[in-house]
Amino acid sequence: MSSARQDQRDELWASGGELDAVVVGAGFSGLYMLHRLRDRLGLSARVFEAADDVGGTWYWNRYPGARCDSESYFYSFSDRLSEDLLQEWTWTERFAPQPEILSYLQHVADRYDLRKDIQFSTRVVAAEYDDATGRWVVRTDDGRQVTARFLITAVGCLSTTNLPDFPGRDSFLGDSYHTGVWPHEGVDFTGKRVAVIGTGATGVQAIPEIAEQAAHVYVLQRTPNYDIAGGNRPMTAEDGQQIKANYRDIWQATRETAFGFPYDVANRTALSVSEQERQRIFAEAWERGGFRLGTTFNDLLLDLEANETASEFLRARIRERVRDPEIAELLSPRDHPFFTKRPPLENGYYETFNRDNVTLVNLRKSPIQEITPTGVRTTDAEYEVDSIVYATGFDAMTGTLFKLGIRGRNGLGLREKWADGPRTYLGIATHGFPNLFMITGPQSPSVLSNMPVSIEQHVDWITDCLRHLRETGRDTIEPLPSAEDDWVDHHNEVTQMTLLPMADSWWVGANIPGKPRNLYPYVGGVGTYRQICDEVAARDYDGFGRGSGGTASDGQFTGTARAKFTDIAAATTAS
Ligand code: NA7
Repeated sequence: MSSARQDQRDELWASGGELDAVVVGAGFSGLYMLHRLRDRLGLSARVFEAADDVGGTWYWNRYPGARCDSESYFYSFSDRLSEDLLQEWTWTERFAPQPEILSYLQHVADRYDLRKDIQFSTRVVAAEYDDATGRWVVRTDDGRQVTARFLITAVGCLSTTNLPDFPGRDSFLGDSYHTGVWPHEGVDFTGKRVAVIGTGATGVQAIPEIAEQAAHVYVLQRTPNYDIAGGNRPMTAEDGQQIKANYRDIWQATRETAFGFPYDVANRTALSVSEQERQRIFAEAWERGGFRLGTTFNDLLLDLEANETASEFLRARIRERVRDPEIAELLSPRDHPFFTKRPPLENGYYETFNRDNVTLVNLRKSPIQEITPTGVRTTDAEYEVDSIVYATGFDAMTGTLFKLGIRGRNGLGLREKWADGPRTYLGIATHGFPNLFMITGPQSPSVLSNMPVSIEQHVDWITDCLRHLRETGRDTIEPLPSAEDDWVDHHNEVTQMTLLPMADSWWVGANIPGKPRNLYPYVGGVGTYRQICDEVAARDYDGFGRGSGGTASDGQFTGTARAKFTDIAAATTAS
C-alpha cells in the first residue's frame, strides 16, 4: 500500500470512523454519489473500492475487444454533473473502447478530487445495521470498521463473475481467464489454440479479436444470440462538434425515453405496415447500427408475431454473412424471441466463422462434460487447447449485493430476505434495511437502460432524499411493507406484459444454478420510472417511513407509484 493511502486510512481511523455515508464501489455510480454527498450536501463520506483504482466495470473488463454497446456520446455523465466536462471531453470512437472509458472515469476522479475520499484495495465484508444507534457498522477485509448513518451500494449490476463449475476445471494445465477479471498486462494469444466458452455480449466482442491472433479458436456456443450490427467507426471532428452543440437536447431525450437513449421506440406496431415497409425500416435501423433496431416498432417486446419479424430479419443477415449454411443455422437463434436476451452488438463477429482458424462447437448437441488437463471434453469430442477463455457472464444484480454481508434491523440478512427473489420499493430501497440505498438495484430499470442515465437518476434522487431528511429534521428512512408489496406486484405485472420471461437469460437469473427466477431489472421504461420516483418524492416520500435515531415511523402509503404508472400507460396508449 502506498504511504498516501496508509495516511488516508490512519486519518479516518483517528477520527473514530464515524461517517455520514459509506458508499461501496467507485465506478460511474460511486464517483457521482461521492461528488453529490461531499460537494453538494457537505456530508462526510467514504467510498470503499476493491480495485486499486476507479472504474468499476471498466476497470475489470479488459478483455480484447471490450467496448461499450451504448454510443459513447451518451454513455457518460450528463450536464447534471458539468456542462464544461462535456465540452472538454472528446470521444474517439462511436462505441468507446474500454481503455477510453476507464481514462474518462480516471479524469472525472481527478477533476473533482474524488480519490482522497476513496479507499482502494479494500473490500466490504459485512455491513450490519445497529438497531440501538441507528447506524450502519461496516467492516472491511483489512479487519477495520467504520460506522455511517447511510449505506449506499454502488457496486454495479455485473460485478460478480460466473465461473461455471465444470468437472475438472482446476485440472487444466494451460492458462485460463475470465473476461470479467482480465489481466492488466493483456494476453498474447499468438500461435495459441484457444477455447472460448460463451457467446453473449462479451464473447461476441472478444472472439473476432482473439481469432486475429490465435492459431485456432474453438467457439463453444450453448445459445446463439441475435447479434446486431454495431457499426463502430472513428468519431470525426464534425460528429464531435454536432454532438457538443446539441448536448442539452440529447440529455433531455435520454431522460424521457424507454431505454435512456436519445431516441425512443417508434409509435407503430410491426404488423401495421406492409412487409416491404417493415423490411425497409429494419434495414435502415440496421445500417445505422446499435440498439436502434429494437426501437423500430413498439410491440417487438410485447407480441410474439411482431417479434418474429425482427428475429427473422436478423437470421437473414446471418445467412448473408456466414458462408457455410450449416454454420449460419447454428448461429441463428431459434429458442427465444429477439431482445428477450440482451442482444450483443457485433463488429465482424459473423465473418469470423468464415475463417479457417475458427471452429464453432454446438454445446446444445454435445455439452461440456469436463475440463481436462489439456483442454475441453464435450460429450462427443475433446478439444486440445493452450488457453481457455470463460466469457460466461455474471451473477447479475444480486451477486455482489449478497457478498457485502448486509444485515438490517434485527439482524435480518439481505440474502435471506431475498431468498425467493428481490423485494424492493422502486428498486432503490428495501423494508427492514433503514437508510440503505441501492444505486441501480434490482427492480429498477438498470440494465434495461443506458446505465449512466439510470445511475444519475438514482444518485440525484438519493441526494434530494437526504437533503429532504436534513431539512425536515429527520435522519432515518425506510420503505413501508405495503409500498414494497405494491412495487413488487407492479414490477411482476409489467414483466408479464412482455415476452422477457420466455428466455433463459441472465435478466431472469437463469444463468446461475439455483438463482430464483424473476425479471431482475424493471421493464416499465426509464422515462416512466423517473416520473414515478419524482411523484413519490413530491408526495412527501409516499410509501416511505421516516423518523429519527433509527426509527422510521412517520409515513403513509397511498399507492402513488403504481397509480402514476397507470396514468402514464393510459396517456401513452391514447397518444
Ligand atoms: P452473458 O450474456 O451471460 O453470456 C454468457 C455466455 O456464456 C452465454 O453464451 C452462456 O450461454 C454461456 N455460458 C454460461 N454458462 C455456461 C455453461 N455452464 N456452459 C456453457 N456455456 C455457458 O455474459 P456476457 O459477459 O457475455 O455479457 C453480460 C453483459 O455484459 C451483457 O449482457 C451486457 O449487458 C454487458 P447461454 O446463453 O446461457 O446458453
